[in-house]
Amino acid sequence: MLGVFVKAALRPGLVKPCRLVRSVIQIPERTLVHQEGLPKLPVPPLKQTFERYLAALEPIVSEEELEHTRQLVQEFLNGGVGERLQKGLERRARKTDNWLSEWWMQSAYLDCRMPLAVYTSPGVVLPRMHFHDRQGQMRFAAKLIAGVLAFKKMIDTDTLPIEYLSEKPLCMDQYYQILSSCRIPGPKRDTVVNHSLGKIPITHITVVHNFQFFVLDVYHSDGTLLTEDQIYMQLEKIWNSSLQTNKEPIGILTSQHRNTWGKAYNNLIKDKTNKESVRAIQKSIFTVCLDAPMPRVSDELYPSRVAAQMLHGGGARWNSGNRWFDKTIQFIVGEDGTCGLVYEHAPAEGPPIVFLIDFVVKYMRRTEIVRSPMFPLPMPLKLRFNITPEVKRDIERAKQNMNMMVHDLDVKVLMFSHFGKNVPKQHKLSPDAFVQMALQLAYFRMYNMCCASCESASLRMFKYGRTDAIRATTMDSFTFVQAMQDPAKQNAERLALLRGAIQTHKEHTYNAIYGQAIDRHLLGLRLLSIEELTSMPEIFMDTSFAVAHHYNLSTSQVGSKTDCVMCFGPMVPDGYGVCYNPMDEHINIAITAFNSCEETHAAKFAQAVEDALLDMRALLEDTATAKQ
Ligand code: COA
Ligand code: HC5
Repeated sequence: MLGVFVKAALRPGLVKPCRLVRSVIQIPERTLVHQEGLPKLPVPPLKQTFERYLAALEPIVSEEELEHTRQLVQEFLNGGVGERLQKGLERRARKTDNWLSEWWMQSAYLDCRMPLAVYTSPGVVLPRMHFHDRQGQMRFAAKLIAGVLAFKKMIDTDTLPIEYLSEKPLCMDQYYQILSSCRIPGPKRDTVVNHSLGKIPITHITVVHNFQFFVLDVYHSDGTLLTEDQIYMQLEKIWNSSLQTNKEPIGILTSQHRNTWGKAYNNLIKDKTNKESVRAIQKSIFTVCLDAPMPRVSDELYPSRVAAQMLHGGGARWNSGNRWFDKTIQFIVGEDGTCGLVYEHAPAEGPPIVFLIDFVVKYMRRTEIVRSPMFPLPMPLKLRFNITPEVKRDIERAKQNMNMMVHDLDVKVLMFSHFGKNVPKQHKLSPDAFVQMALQLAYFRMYNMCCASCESASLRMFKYGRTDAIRATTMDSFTFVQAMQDPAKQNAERLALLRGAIQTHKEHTYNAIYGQAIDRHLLGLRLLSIEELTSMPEIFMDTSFAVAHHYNLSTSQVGSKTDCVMCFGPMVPDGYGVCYNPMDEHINIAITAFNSCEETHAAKFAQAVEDALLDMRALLEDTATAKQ
């Protein structure tokens, strides 16, 4: 019922200017009309948020801590501070298109100083393709580029289908933020520049091979697109002029801690040639990384290895320098049929990226061959970098840090093949809530306790909406997982508890997508306290608040038509990142953790998730209990 689906495209229209949250870009008319009709993100009622907050704390903090927080909540609500802040938020909501979006962009992304690789940029792995050599890699990359440009045409001609969630139209702004955009590091805060739909149309992509970047013009001077054959020929030229494998991996600089990269960036672009090269990458429509072969692994390990390749590139020796992590979308194509992408998260959520992928995969299935006129095309421009001793020193540091990150990331992709959405649906249960309860059970079985867990929920029903969190750990989920571990409990009771916990999760999902979850409201109140009060209210400084925001389970469902694996790193040093893509008859689940944490182990957690899903199905199919 809540699944994202798409309505048929409407007519193309004129172009009108529109002021957007992050940059001034032009949104075409039909989409503009659609955007203007979207509701504004509400500010939830204050009392409701704090009641829900206390309920969310119950399974994860001690009774003592909870009692202390109850008192703080009373003071906050009755002492006038809460009311004052709430009024402030409501005022902000009246004055802006979205009271949250700018704050969210800054606090979740631009102010965040951790490296983009592993810590914020998600990866997508496409099914392994049937090519095994360089020619296949190049043919495939050419087709993929043509597919993405066909998608871009839908954006440019205003024919992008409007998406729907729960029968409500969604904000389409994110589609206008993902092409021709790039993050730029700052010493304290980053920015995102968006060159799409600006005055000068961008006509090139960047291609990187053996750490060397090239500008590939994908439009002819008359505005028509290069054909797939022509793109292929250009890729061949790029390949042949980047055969040296001893080049400095300049792109690895973008994998650094943001302050470090911010300083190194200013140093790098002091040189005019370097500045022009960096600008060309930033402006490009997207980047294609033609990766060097990675070490071969067994078929079983292959999905986990590729997920890691998407998240970090495998280290300085392999493909980590074959990236520009600041670039919003980088498609990655290896020689062995490996294909996927990594994307910089600030401009968009996973679903628009995955919608693009589904489109491109469908496009690539077309077999028709377009014959290209055989006139010579200019050689793609190689981007030059002057490597001063300072830049060289920064690259060496970045290599070391990247290698540490690579060693620290523990990735396990679970291709759960026993069932998919079909089983919970047959039992009239939400598949998403079913998977979430399996994660709860797996965690409880491993640690004999539950933890703060969040699942991303889309706020795109609202103008410029991004996400809120569904707090998956509830008293109902806690009671269910305890019952599963209690030998004295009967299956009938366990099943009833599972159904109850799923129902609660479903209600929380509904609340979240309609703008009534608690996390972003709490964030807004806290940020306004910083702006308007002389001291931070205690409610945002107690142990409970810290525990509630220490997400040991950071999870997200991103569904696709293509059989993709989506992945991202954990949010906390002792946590898991879990991204799952439930298909009809199987589920792709990517689990990440950090090796530096003794307590976490991605493969063990994956095994626990598999066992939990199977045990829960057994519970549903235990006919003796199901009939009761
Ligand atoms: N009985 C039978 N079928 C049911 C059911 C029930 N009780 N409850 C749900 N279903 C069906 C739905 O109709 C839907 O059918 P479909 O496969 O034909 O579309 C399917 O099961 C999936 O529904 P459900 O599992 O409940 O989840 P959802 O698709 O509504 O997704 C969220 C839930 C939270 C993931 C979604 O609301 C959301 O916000 N998605 C975006 C998340 C996001 O942005 N993530 C990335 C952040 S970068
Ligand atoms: C290609 C799939 C990308 C999914 C990324 C995702 O879910 O990001 C979350 C965004 C949000 O605002 O909830 C953040 N998270 C990775 C920490 C879950």
